[in-house]
Amino acid sequence: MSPAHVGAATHCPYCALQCGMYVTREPGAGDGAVTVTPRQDVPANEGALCQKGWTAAELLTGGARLTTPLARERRDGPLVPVTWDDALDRVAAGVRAIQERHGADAVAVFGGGGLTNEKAYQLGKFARVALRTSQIDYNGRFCMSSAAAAAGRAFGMDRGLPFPITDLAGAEAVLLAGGNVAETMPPFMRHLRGALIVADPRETRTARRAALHLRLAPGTDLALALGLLHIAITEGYADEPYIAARTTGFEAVRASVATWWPERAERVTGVPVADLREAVRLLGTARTAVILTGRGAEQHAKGVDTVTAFIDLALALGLPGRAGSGYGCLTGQGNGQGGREHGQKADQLPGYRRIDDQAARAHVARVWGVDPAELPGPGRSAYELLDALGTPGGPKGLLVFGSNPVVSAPRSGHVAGRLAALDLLVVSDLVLSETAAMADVVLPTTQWAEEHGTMTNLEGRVLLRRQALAPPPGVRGDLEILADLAARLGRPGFSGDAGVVFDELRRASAGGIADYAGITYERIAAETGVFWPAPSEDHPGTPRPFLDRFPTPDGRARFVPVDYRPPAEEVDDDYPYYLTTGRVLAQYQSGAQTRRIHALNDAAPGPYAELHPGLAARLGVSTGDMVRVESRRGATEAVARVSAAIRHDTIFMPFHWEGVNRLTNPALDPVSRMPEFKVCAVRVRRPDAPGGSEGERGRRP
Ligand SMILES: Nc1nc2c(c(=O)[nH]1)N[C@H]1C(S)=C(S)[C@@H](COP(=O)(O)OP(=O)(O)OC[C@H]3O[C@@H](n4cnc5c(=O)[nH]c(N)nc54)[C@H](O)[C@@H]3O)O[C@H]1N2
Ligand SMILES: Nc1nc2c(c(=O)[nH]1)N[C@H]1C(S)=C(S)[C@@H](COP(=O)(O)OP(=O)(O)OC[C@H]3O[C@@H](n4cnc5c(=O)[nH]c(N)nc54)[C@H](O)[C@@H]3O)O[C@H]1N2
Ligand code: SF4
Ligand SMILES: [Mo]
Repeated sequence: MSPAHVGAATHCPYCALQCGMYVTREPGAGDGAVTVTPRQDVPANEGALCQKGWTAAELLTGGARLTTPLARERRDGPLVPVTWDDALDRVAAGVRAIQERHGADAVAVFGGGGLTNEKAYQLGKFARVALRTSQIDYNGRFCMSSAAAAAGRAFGMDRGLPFPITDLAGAEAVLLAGGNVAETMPPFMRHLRGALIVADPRETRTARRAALHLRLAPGTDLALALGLLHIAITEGYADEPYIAARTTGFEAVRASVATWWPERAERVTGVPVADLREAVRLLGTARTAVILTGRGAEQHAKGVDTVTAFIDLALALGLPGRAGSGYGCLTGQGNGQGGREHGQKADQLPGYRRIDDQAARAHVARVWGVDPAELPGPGRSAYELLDALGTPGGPKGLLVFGSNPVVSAPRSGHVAGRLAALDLLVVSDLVLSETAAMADVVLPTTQWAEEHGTMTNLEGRVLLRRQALAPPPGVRGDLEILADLAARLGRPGFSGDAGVVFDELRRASAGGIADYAGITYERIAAETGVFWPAPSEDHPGTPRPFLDRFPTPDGRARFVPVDYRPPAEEVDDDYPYYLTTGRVLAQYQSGAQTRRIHALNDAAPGPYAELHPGLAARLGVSTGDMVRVESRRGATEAVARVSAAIRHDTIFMPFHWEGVNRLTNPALDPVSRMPEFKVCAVRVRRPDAPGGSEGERGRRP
């Protein structure tokens, strides 16, 4: 901590950049005076913060947060304040009643990538040991799962950036496929110094900073990557010595892209051949280059194959495992990396172990003091879990920690219906989110600056979240909540203390892919973070895990041949436009936190639909008019924003407000079970225009 600051050195509550900040309560000042100032010692932000970081303290002291448990007497009655004992007794009794009638799997858990490592770990253990349910998954399934699956398959390890973020500054060329970091993690931009190539259907703030913008049609990144790979190989940019020494499977990939002529890639993606060639030239002639994917390329029913194709391209160019070069994905949530390592995923045990691996089960069961045979097997993925709620074979009770699926899940109207069909919905949150507002029991919990714990940022660097303030009376930490509930369910052995839980996590992760055994709070504080794997306290941590070998059985990275397929839902005469979705700078995710912060709400006050001037003219709308957007799953209204920055056939809507996801398509990737958030077919009209009008049925673009 710098001597100029008396506050605790901690990290931002929001995204995976985990910018370092001091949080200070002014001495002698009232409750309202909490200030945030940036830390200079954290490489990810080097003293910079975005508007969300600067304003983060407002939710600590404002009236928007929950400070007492709430419950309702009847399903259709109002939520009223209750005591903690009453609230926790209701949850325990509800869980027991459901499980006695319907079995252990009738109670499910939904977690979040914003939870600390300690919470994510404890939540996974709580599900398997206290509830004995297989039914647990989390919102990271909607976020990182495609990139994680592809990286695991190719490299034997999924660590978002397998190098420190500061290495990016040395990359002479960077291809960013489907990321808008100028809005989603603004301080990230300072690390991009080389020629930037951005693939995005929109001319975003990031694309405006690029040397080359590939304005592809939504859902066609796989064709883009195959076309780039074809050019790289035919024009002599493949790094044959690297391919021979460090990879397997290249010949099959070479054969599979033979028919992806540049003209074919142009036809599918809409990106001119000259731009495809220029992109390959920039990447292929640079001494150091990095390929990055964001949600734009990943959140598709073919997200895993798309990321695989970008990894194949990176391998062909000889990038992964070379200093200053590589492939990485932009992890999104504050603990999006750590949150996918320690067991809140349906098929996973701590340390990035598989729940169907007998040795992993034996190891973790020993740490948990249970019989391995007691541990359930894999459960349903996030959307499949939400879709099954309240159905005959599905869960009847759900506990949500750290997600707001009523806003953020695909086909959210349907998901809200499934939540309403539950016998018991319990939500732990800081605010009365749209999901919490539907709950039978709401548990008010502590937030970032009020608690200790660890967060693993997009680099795989384990950081310390330090407590700066005492939580308001009436609020309890998630760890304590889980420990109290476990005790009520007859399962002691859960601690409410983050340090105790972290030590257990270290033991549970020991020997796994994400090995935290050698990481301690003291070390993190002394070293400004430790990169996993760090198997022992004298191990230096692993900033660049792929330098010498890949963590696959033979030490080589694997090329995997993949082929193109179109979006799950194509445009047609009835739904003639593509809808894509994403983020704006001033709002975070479902908006549960940021919509309650004044400056952010002023900056981004409500949902909008960005559409091309040609489309706007056909509909007869201008910026500021309302439009109604409809898909086969639902409809919503938003303010029109007419802009030549978007393709003529595409509409963009940020998903931070309830309604947008009523439209999106829950078609799932066969491997990652990622929903197709980034492309579906819609029609659009003025709300006052009759349905089926010319505007709605506008010709196919
Ligand atoms: N302000 C803000 N910052 C955030 C968040 C937030 O909610 N708000 N959330 C955090 C989280 S959890 C995440 S996951 C990250 C996400 O970070 P990003 O991936 O940067 O965010 P998105 O806006 O979802 O998508 C990026 C871009 O993909 C483009 N896109 C849409 N469809 C396609 C397509 O088919 N192909 C390609 N190539 N591009 C497409 C969109 O136009 C958009 O500009 O941001 C993190 N940071
Ligand atoms: N259409 C569309 N939909 C999308 C996406 C998209 O690009 N387009 N992106 C997807 C992605 S990448 C993501 S990550 C998801 C995110 O969507 P959500 O999972 O809904 O994420 P948040 O809005 O961050 O929800 C976190 C909730 O937990 C609360 N919370 C914060 N910290 C804690 C804590 O420590 N404990 C507890 N108990 N609660 C806490 C917050 O107040 C908030 O209500 O949305 C997905 N949905
Ligand atoms: S970029 Fe992310 S971590 Fe940094 S201040 Fe903004 S929201 Fe917080
Ligand atoms: Mo995300």
